[in-house]
Amino acid sequence: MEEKENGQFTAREIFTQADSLREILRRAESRQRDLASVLPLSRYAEIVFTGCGSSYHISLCAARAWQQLTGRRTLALPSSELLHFPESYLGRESAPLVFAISRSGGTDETLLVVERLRSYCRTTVIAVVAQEGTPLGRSADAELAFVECHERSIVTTQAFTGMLYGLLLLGDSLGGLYHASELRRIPDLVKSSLTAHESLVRPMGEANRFRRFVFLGSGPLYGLAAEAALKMTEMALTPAHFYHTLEFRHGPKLIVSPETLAVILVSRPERAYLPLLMEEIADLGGEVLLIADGEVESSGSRISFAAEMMDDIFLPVLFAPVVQQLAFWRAMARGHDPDRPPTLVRTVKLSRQTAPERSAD
Ligand code: F1P
Repeated sequence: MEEKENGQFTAREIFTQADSLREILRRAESRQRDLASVLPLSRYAEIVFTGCGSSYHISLCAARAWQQLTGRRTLALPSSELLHFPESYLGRESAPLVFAISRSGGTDETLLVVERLRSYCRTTVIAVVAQEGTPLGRSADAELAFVECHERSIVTTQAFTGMLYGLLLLGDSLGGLYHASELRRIPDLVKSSLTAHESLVRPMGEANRFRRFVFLGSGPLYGLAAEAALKMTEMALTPAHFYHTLEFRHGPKLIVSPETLAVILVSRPERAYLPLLMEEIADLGGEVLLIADGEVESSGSRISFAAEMMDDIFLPVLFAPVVQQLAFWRAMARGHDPDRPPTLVRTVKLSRQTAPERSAD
């Protein structure tokens, strides 16, 4: 058996991810050429993004961005939801373009939903994976294999950032390349963030005083709030919650105590509400960490990127490494191995019976 330290793969995957982003940027044009058989986008009235876990969270972020970049109607759903309730989301006459996202390309529900949609409506599938030769890749009409962000650890980190970045580059390219210069800056911004923010993020992750984490984000940042909570749960086995930022005020804030760290992923339209929200969290004894593009007024902890007012739809890629770092240091401080969380090692294979063929199909 290979001898390894706790978190050795995850650390490498988090802290060197700027390199894989750079490579994804370099290969963006050639990737689009591989999709020639399923384009142009004008063939599709709607675009669906689907996946499980982190891949579903990529879907949430990508769908918000593609709606804006391409002007197409977009939907983001967990694979299981679309598998069992397709009629709640798509008409039988629809002909959607479906991005089926899975780092491993082998997750049960994502394979099953592709099969189900093919019998349900006229579906074109693009597999988005982080390795070659996967069952999902084989079942799709086209494939985006982001091998640059392939991972060895069980918990998804750089593959979240990388696959999402690849989808944003593609969306911008198909939408007319209006954001090319903003997108090109991302790898360098991530690289400097990973070192510049370590001295703040590491002690916050390691701090014994926090027992509960809350991640708040809206619009394109909601998917990242969900992903951040998943990282905290999977890697550090610590209770974590996520909400649309201002929804937190309407009941959920009552979970705040002096043992709570609330991480607010700041979007532009909600900046004006930050002082009120932060005051409410402070009144309950909680601490706040703000993650924002540009300066924000706050007496508490904050991480500011100098991305010069980058569009909100690109911020999840910029902020993702920070929340990954936070969960990583929390896991290490608590003696967990982020490469191999005990609860995730066993997988249960779903059988086809979970996706019954319906007589009306
Ligand atoms: C799906 C997934 C991961 C998550 C966890 C369990 O994997 O939910 O996103 O981090 O490890 O599996 P995949 O379909 O993206 O390979």
